[in-house]
Amino acid sequence: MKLSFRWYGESDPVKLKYIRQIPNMRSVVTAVYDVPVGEVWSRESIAKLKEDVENAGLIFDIVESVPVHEDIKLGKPTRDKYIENYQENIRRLSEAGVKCICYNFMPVFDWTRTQLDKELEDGSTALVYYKDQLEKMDPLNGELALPGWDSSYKKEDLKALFEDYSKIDKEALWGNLKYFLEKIIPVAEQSDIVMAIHPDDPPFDIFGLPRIITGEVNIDRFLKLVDSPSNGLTICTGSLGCTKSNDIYKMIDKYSAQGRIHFMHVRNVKILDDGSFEESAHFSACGSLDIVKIMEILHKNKFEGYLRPDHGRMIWGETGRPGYGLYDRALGASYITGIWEALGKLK
Ligand code: DNO
Repeated sequence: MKLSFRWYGESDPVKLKYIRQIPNMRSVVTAVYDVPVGEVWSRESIAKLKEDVENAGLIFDIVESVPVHEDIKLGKPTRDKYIENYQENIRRLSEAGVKCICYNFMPVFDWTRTQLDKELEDGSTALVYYKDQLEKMDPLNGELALPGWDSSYKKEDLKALFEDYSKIDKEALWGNLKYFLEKIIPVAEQSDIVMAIHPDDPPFDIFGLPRIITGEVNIDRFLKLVDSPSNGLTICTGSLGCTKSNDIYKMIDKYSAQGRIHFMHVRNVKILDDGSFEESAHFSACGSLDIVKIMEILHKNKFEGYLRPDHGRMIWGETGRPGYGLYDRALGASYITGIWEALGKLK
């Protein structure tokens, strides 16, 4: 496994030099944030990222995310232009040494939580998804924003997007995903890059918008859309594992044995009785997932892809980007490293 850590670029309060101090840290997971979704990333911005990461003694070889423009997901006539831009981004990232690109195909909103600062018993704060809170949320009132969402949408844009999505169903979304993959996977193959789709988070429809990368049956279907090793997965344990209907261990076993997992997001989540969930510390006993079992499966299948500790709580008085502080993610990284070392030695 290649241990990595997400970094949001120069404006990130978490500094690269601190990331470098986490034992066993290898790669920085980052992206170009200075161009609108769908546009081509400048070679200068890519080179600057690479330089910053390498100057800190880390490796720039994985990107999260190259976002997919809504016109591609909606299958609009303008999609071809955005797909060409996407192909160009793959080529440019490859020139800079990138080997893996993470992206998602969620309509309009990326990950969704109902509260970003829920105080847990120990005084730390975490991201939570409470069903009763969700029912009271109106994404169209323009006041709602989460760090995972594209903040450039104005109220009117959102309304138009919701209208566009009301005209397409899940089958159409599948068709649009296939169209996209058929155009980008060959470019990824030629560029020696593996694509790793992120599952929908949470893995069910939100605000009436369709979501399709949700569980085993659909992931099987996804992998067959273009049956190439370059068409692979990011397995996010907390996304797929936040509902009891997914057998996260079975999926990790199956897809890592198939060589289709290129990137692992490892975090724990506590599933509540009504289907709500709270993010928790990485340690297995803090949530509903058995992190040792997850690492054991990856170890058994000789996982060599990228892995990063995912969302951390806010602890020790840290403030910053919800889910993406330094301290708890660094604890998560060390916990994961410890498990991995033990698995290697105790066999
Ligand atoms: C949440 C992240 C996601 C992920 C995208 C990938 O914290 O895991 O926002 O980066 O879905 O495109």
